[in-house]
Amino acid sequence: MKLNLTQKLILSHLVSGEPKAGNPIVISVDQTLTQDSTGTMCYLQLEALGVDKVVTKRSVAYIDHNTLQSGFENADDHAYIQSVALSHGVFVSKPGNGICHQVHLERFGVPGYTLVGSDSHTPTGGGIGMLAIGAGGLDVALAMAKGTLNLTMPEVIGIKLTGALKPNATAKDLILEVLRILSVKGGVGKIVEYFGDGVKSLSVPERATVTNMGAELGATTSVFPSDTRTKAFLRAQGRESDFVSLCADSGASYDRIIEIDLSEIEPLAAAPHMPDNVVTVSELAGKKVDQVCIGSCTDSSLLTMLKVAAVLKGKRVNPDVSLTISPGSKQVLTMLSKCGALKDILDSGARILECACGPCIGMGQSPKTNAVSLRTFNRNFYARSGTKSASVFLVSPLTAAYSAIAGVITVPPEDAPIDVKMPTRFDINDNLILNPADFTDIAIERGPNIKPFPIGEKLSGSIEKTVTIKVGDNITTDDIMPSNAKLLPYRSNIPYLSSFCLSTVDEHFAERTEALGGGIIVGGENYGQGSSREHAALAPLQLGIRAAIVKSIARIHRDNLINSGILPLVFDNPSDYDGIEQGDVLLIADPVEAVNCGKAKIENKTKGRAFTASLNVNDRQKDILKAGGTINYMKSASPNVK
Ligand code: MIC
Ligand code: SF4
Repeated sequence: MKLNLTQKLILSHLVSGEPKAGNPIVISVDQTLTQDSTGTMCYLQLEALGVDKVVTKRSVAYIDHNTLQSGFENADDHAYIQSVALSHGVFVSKPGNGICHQVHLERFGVPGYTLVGSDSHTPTGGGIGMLAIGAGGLDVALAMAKGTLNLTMPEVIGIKLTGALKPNATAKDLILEVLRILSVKGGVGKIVEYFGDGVKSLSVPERATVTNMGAELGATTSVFPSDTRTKAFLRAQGRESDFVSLCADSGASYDRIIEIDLSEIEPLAAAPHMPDNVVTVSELAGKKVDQVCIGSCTDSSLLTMLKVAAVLKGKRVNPDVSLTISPGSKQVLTMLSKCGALKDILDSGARILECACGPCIGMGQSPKTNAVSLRTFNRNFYARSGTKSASVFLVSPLTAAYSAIAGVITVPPEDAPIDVKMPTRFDINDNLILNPADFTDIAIERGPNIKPFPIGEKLSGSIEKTVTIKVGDNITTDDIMPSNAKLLPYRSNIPYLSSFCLSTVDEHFAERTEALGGGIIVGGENYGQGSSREHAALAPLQLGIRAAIVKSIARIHRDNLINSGILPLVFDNPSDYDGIEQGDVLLIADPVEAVNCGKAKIENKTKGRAFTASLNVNDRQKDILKAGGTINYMKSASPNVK
């Protein structure tokens, strides 16, 4: 049988289950990654599971999201992560070393390996031929503890690439084109696999830009073959021995094939406030720009930065524009400084920020009121920048750099004189990476900001709760649990965070839900898209939310709700959504029975009518929901779990 690359990667890691789309499967996990904003919760849960040492081939804890240290909370979290990780056999990448996905690609990613990360952009590893999947912190803790991941076998979309990008288009424009075709929910339940002649025209960092932002499709992951360009990248990283050649069998089939001729791709932009709100840059040309931010895990490689430096060289950033540049890693910054490109960047008037997530997660650089901000990032969700009135456009680094000079949105010239080559040797200095083998007798440090997290209760009796909020389509986890410079320091303090739950939609939601002793959330399509933060499930749990009844739901958020013991129900008839109002009281008379048969009969006591909603859960997930979440489930499965 001819196999596509996804099937090969899954079959080589299959522990149990039949890998047919929609089936529950278990795969073995070679590597894991965590970052600080999800890491604290993940390691608290690893500790709660009673695990002494991780069983993976390599697990790495990155500190890259909140490096501001505006108060002791942040420093406490870092100290906790470093000590708990090292004591459990996990490598630590210290603040300043770079963004998790960029550093992992450079220093740890191995073609053909599986990687599970507590960050939705973990699929970046697909750029080097990994099966790299984002998950909630608890699922990553389980992957570290047991070396496995439970998954629903996705369908595989094949994207056949031909030709090569024009000089003024980049990998960012390619993934924006894919988002234009598929939308932010087009990838749910799917893996996106790239193949065809055009693949060889893209370097590993370019492929990684595409797989990274494949998260915005809602896809389980995206993957590229591992070929001579992968080998060259690994050789330049001093890791040629990690190379294996991987690709689909010729004639392999896919559930759907999309063909893209790279040479036809124009510079594109995602207009506010959704990554799939794609327009051509020429449609926006001439619009005044206030801020330009270049960086983030999707576009901060050396290649990206060299292109930006080449555009900025000898030019001056427009006086009305604030241009910030965050190189993706210490390696990138070091190499920019060695080759003189950093001087070109600085001479132009750009501001260099730390090698970290920074403005991408609202850690500083919130634009001014009503600003137009161009960002090379992957998400432009409403309010994510920290300024609700700002219009954030996602663009390529070339569009960003040319626009920063002009002060207005500018289409990069077709003959952009940019000829940037991958280095044959990267500068390798891993002194900000701590190897657990070098540390013994580590005391785990827990500062006062680290508070116990809520745990659900065994399902019993009935659920009769008020709909304390009704939201529309595409509600993101940035809406459910906002993240910014004020809130990120509290990622290990769920009680505090919960008072900001859904505050971008309704500032009084938390207060109202708590006053009513809990509630039910009603939502539209693609509820919970975006980040992997399990805080978007733990905060509602803290407030007493028992169920989310929605038209459709994003994969990671759904898993996080199940892990927390909150019922993720999907309307059988989407029009029932219209018949519910905030304040209605809903009754699920027998939730245990609902879980057992995967369908809930729900009575709207206020409106005097009834409807049904489905759970679409497998047997393991049923047991988890009945136990009141994964921690309870694990404890009942192995009572010596602490
Ligand atoms: C994001 O890009 O939204 C984040 C911050 O990296 C999140 C993780 C988090 O919320 O901590 C993600 O993508 O999973
Ligand atoms: Fe960090 Fe932004 Fe990437 Fe999330 S998307 S990991 S916040 S750089």
